[in-house]
Amino acid sequence: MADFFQDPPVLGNQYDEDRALRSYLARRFPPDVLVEVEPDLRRFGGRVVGDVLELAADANANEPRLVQFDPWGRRIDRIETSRGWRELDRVSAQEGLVAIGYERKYGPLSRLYQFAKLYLFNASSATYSCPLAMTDGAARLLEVMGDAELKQHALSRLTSRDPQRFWTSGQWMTERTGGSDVGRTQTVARHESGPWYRLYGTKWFTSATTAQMSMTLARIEDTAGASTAGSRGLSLFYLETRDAAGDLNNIVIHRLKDKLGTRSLPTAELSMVGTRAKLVGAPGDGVRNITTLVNVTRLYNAIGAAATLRRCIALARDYASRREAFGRKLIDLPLHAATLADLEIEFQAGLQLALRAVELLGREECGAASADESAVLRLLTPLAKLYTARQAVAAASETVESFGGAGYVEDTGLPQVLRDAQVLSIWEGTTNVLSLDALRAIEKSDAFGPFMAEIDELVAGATLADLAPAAEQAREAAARVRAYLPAALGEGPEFQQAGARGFAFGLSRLMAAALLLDEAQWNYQAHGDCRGVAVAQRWCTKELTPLVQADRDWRRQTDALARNTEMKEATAAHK
Ligand code: MFK
Repeated sequence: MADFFQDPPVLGNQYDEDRALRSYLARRFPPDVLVEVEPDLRRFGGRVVGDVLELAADANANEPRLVQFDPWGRRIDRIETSRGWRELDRVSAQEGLVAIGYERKYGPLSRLYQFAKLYLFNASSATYSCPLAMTDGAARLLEVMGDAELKQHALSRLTSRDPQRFWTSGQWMTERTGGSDVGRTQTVARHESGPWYRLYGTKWFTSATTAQMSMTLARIEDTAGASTAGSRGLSLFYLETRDAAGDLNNIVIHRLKDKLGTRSLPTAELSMVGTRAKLVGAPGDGVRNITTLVNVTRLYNAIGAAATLRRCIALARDYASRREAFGRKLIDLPLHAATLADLEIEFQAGLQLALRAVELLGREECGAASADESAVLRLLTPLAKLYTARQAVAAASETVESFGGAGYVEDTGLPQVLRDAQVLSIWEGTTNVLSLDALRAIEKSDAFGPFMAEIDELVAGATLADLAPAAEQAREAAARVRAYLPAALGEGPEFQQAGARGFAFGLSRLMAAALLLDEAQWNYQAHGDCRGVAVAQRWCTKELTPLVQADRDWRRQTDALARNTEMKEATAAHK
């Protein structure tokens, strides 16, 4: 009997194979736009499983390293990156992966076109999507609040298609005091002249440290060396990492982080020891100002998570159509098919959330968004980020398992999918920080009303008889969410915080339900395709509202469980 060898999974054209993406775009782009962008997306969908994937493999195989000294003992702090990593930079510029969003050839739809390309690129990019995210965020920031000199000198490079001119940007926010509690930032800024300052302080995580520039936060000192504490004392700065001679701008790189995943991406600890930097925006407005950047990178995260979900289902599905067990292909085994179907549904829900947020970003940036749409975008941004990130981690774990032992073996590349996915729920704000940001959006931007109104409208449009039970489930969930908010507000901030994650998940699942219902209705009407009906039905039978009423008893129980302390009184004792 011949030896048996298992075939590896094969990835086809990532645009052609992706019915969910194609359907979303076909509906949003007018025919004359679709006819222009589709050939580019199709070509790129082939490229990301061709030379781009080979470059990513090279970047993954050859991790960055920090060379701190030259042979003669001089401190140089040079980060060496792989050929693949450097080539991915060139590809990113040539493909216009940032530029498309700023050329705005298709007006508000430009962001959708750009993010469709980024989505195709993401899972084949060895995390080159990270420097692009920060570059795009910085570009938006400079577009909104940079002076003429920064626009001409830096913005034009961040948005260039010319690999020789193209720059990437960092986003140095995290210090040893915390990645979430940015208000504890210790870096100080000493005034030099005009808008120019010298920065002194240590940044604990700086991603893509080879970038040519960065946006960062520091505390401006007065002439007596004093500065205001907390986030109100922080200001936003632009800096270039090297001077015209190629020397570091008074920056000392201590070490590269030894990370669980995203290992092709250089992430460093560094100190600024008199780094020349330019103030952007008003002094003291730094945290608020940098959220312009952060809200863009959060959408990159959401689209990156959707791309992870898509790559997971693509790999698992293809493998299931090759691998035989118990006399059948895996895909013919009922329980395995059910697992794949669940993955497909998660993917479609995640993609809808991410693309809807991108669509709104494009409208807002072009001045086409209504006030209600801007409010929906403000709330959907943290929700899409936090929810899709958790989905991607779970899907990556399921995908590894769907390959059995092979999924646990390094050189199949599958363990890396899981390791890389884990960062999605950490950087750019953890699940909990973003759940609290959703509350902030509701409180400060009055986003709850418009958000729920959009859900109502989408659900009302799902008039197919087959969709009626799912639509009813969505309506009931919406009623539960509506009843929850005033009750939670009445309990006070501590209680709202305790319930914030369940609330954020509830809002995310409900919005996904509404978008899937709308998509199902359209797809049936346009193409007679009922698969969307099945997706919406199954999604809506899920627990849509994992809400917890964090009242006094619930808090008491939570504290006892979290601290593992004894709890002597029954829950009703405090009533
Ligand atoms: C594939 C994807 C690739 C992704 C690339 C990733 C690269 C990795 C780089 C990083 O991870 S960099 C680190 C990212 N760090 C964070 O995301 C920080 C997480 N922490 C938060 O977001 C906290 O919520 C925050 C720092 C904002 C809390 O600070 P504060 O000072 O306690 O917040 P406060 O006082 O509520 O907000 C200050 C102002 O900003 C307020 O406005 P006003 O001054 O007008 O009152 C807020 O309304 C406003 N604000 C806060 N968050 C906002 C926002 N405005 C709009 N959008 C937001 N998201």
